[in-house]
Amino acid sequence: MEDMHEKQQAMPWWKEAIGYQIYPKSFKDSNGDGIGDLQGIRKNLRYLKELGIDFVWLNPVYASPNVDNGYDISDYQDINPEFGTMEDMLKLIDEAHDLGIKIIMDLVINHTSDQHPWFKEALQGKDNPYHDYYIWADGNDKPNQWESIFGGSVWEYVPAIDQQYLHVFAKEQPDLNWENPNMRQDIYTMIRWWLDLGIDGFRIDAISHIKKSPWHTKPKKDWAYSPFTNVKGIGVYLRELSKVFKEYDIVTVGEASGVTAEQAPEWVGKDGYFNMIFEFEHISLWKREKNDTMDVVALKKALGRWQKRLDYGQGWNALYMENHDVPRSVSVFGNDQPVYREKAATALATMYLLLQGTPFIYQGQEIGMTNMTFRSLDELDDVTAKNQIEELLQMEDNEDRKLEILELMSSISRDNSRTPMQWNTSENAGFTTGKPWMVVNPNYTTINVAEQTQQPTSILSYYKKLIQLRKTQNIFVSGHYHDYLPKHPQVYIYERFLEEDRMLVVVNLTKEPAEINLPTAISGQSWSLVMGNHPIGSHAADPLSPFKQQLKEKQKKLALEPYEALIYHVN
Ligand code: TEU
Ligand code: CA
Repeated sequence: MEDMHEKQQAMPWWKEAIGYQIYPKSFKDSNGDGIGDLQGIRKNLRYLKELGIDFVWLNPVYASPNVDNGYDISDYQDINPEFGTMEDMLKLIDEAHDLGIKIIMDLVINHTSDQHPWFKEALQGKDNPYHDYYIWADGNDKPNQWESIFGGSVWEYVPAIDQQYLHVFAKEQPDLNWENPNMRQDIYTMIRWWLDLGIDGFRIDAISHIKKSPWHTKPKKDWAYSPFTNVKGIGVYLRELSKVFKEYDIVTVGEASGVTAEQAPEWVGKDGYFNMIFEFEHISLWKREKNDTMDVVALKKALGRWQKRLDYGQGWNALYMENHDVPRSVSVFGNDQPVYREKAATALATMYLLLQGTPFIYQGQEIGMTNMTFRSLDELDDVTAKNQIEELLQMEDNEDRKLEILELMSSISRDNSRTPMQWNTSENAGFTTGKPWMVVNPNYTTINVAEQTQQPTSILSYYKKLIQLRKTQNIFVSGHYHDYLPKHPQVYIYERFLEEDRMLVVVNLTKEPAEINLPTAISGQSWSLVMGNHPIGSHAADPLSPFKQQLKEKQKKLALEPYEALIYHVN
C-alpha cells in the first residue's frame, strides 16, 4: 500500500497527459471580425476533449501591438482586445477545467514590446528606474556585430538618449535585463498573479536567450546566435525562476534552443529548471526544398539521443513535430501529395506520439493540414517572412524574383502553420464568417475536421485511436526506450519496454516500399499487431497481408508499404 502510494505520487499528471497547442488568432473566430478569439476556443473545447487532450498551450493572448503576433507584450496582465477580455479568459479556464482540460499560457520574459510601459519609462534616460530593466550600450557605435534572430543587428540606436538597446528578436522586442533584480521580482509577481488566477502552467518562450555574453564575444563559426544562446551562467537565473514555479503544482515547458541532449538533465532532470523543454535538434532537420527527401538516419539519431539521455528517470521531455514557428510536418517531414498525405501524417504521428515524453499536437496537425502555396507576397504576414522578403528583394526586384521568393516562402515560412484552422467545407473553412486575417488554405474542401470526424479511416480518427492507445497502455508513459537498425535509411524501429512487457513501433518514413531484417532481439519472440495505419487513405481498400498480423518467432524480414506504420505487442 505504502509502495503504491509512493508510486502514484511519483507520477505527475503531465507525464500521462497529451497537450494541444492553440494559435488563438487562427483557431476559431466567434464574432466575424476575421480573427480567432477566446470565445472561439471555448466553443471548441469539446472537440479537444473528444480528441483526448488533457491540456492546452495557448500562444500569447496578452495585450500587444502584434508586431510578432503577441510575442511583443505591452501589458502582461491584460488580454488583447482582439481575442476578448479578461472575463473571457477566466471563463475559458473554468470551462476547460470543468471538462478536465488544463490551460497553460505562453510566458514571454526574454523581452517585452517597445510599447510596454517599462520600456517607455526606460527611454526617458539613465536616471529612470526602469532604464536598467533593458540592456544598453552608450553612443552609436555598435559594441559588436551580433546578428538578431529576426535579421539585422541586435542593436537599435535611440538618438534622444544617445544609447542603443539590445534586441535578440525584432527591434520592437527589446530584451529584458535579467541582471536587474527589481526587473526579475516584477516578473515573478506577474507570474504568481497568473498562477493565482488558476492557470496550470507555462510554456516559457525563448528562455535560453535570457543571458548574454560579454559584448566582445564573437559568434561561433557555424552559429550566429551563440553569444546569447544558452550562455554559461544562465542557470543562476533559471534556478531562481524555477523556485517561483515550484510554489505551485503546475507544468512548465521551456523553449530551449541551443540546449544539447548532454545538458538536458540539468534543465529537465529531477531538480531541473523545467518539467520539460522543447529541444530544437530534431525539428531543425526538416527538408527545406520541396522535393528533397528527409534524412531519416539523422532524424532517428536526434530523437534517439534525447530519448536515451533522459531515460531511466534522468529527465523528461516534450514531444512535438509541429508548432507555429515551423512549416507543417506532413509537408516537410512527410509528403503532402494527395496519394501519400494521409499515410505520411499517420506515420509521423505513430513515430513521435509513442516515444517517452509528453506529446504536443499543434492545431490542424491532427487532420494533416499542409503547407500553403502562397499566391502573392501580400499573403504573408509573419515579421520574419517580411524581413526576409525585403532583404531578398533588395538584391533584385522583378517578377521572376517574386515568384522565386513566393515558392521559397511556401516551403519555409512560419506562415505555413498559421493559416486558419480548417473546420469544415463552408466558406473560409468554417473559421470565420468575415474576412479572415490570413489566407485560408484552399485545400480545406478536402482537408477539414467535419469530414474527418465522420470517417473512421481519417487522420483525425487515427490520432484519436493512437492517443487512446497511449493512454491505456502505461508502457508508453513509463516504459524505457531502445531503437534498432539506426543506419536503416527508411525505417524507424524502436521498442518501449517495462519489465517483461514490450511494444514495438515500426515506421517507414519514406514514399518507397521498405524491407527490414529483424534483429534477433525481436525475432526471438512472436508479436501481435496492436494497430497500424494500413487502412488509412489511399490504400484503404487493400486488405492487410496476413503475415503482418503477427511477427512470428524466427521471422527474418518485414516488408513495409510507403509510409506504413505498425505497432506490435510481444506475445
Ligand atoms: O521563438 C523563439 C525562437 O525561434 C528562438 O528561440 C530560436 O532560438 C531560434 O530559432 C534560434 O535559431 C519564440 C516564439 O515561438 C516565436 O513565435 C517568437 O517569434 C519568438 O520566440 C520571439 O518571442
Ligand atoms: Ca474574432
